[in-house]
Amino acid sequence: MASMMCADYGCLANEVRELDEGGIDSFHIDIMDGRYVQNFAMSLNDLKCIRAHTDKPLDVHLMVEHPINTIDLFIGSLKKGDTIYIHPEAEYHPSTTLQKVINAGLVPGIAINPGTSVETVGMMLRIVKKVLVMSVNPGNAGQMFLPYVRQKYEKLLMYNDKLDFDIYWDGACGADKIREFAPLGVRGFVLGTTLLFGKKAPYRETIAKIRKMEF
Ligand code: S6P
Ligand code: MG
Repeated sequence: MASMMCADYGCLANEVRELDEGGIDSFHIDIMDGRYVQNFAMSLNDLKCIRAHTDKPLDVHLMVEHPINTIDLFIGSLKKGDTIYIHPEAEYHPSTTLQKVINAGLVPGIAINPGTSVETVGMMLRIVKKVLVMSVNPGNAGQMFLPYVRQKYEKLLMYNDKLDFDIYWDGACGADKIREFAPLGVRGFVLGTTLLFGKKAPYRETIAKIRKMEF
């Protein structure tokens, strides 16, 4: 998945086209509200622009307080097969919000912060189809990997056998992490400044190398 907050906003449509033709699986869109995290990243209109320029799935990561208040705007701009992740601690009744996502025919997900334990979100693991494990604190691209998150991946991978969700990686994803965690069962990786964006190589080349693990 390409982390679109790391793309060139001056030519977003071209970026989408290049990534799409370069073989990316899906587009990760970070939405922030300046309250749940101290930053703003992409907006609803950026999301609509990306949706208009690709048929590949979108992966919407809501880092906002009380997503129930605005989730209909996002649901209305997405299509079946797209994913919405919420942060459970940002919502009083996260399962109500997730139910809205399910009722709309979208894929429900939760994002787990580095400081949040698997136990805290235990019940929601029975509702969601995707779990986005954050290996950096939410809010910014280009941060350092937090090594203590490693145990959380290991724990979730154990639950994973019994329950119906897939595990995804978000934050500071380098080739070493894909090489180690893909064989263990992590299904997808959000690619930002660490591996995909701001490099000299064209996206097609980097994506091909990642697929062949030629790093
Ligand atoms: C962080 C956000 C992430 C970043 C991604 C960037 O709040 O949820 O999706 O955009 O981690 O990747 P990198 O390689 O720059 O850390
Ligand atoms: Mg994200």
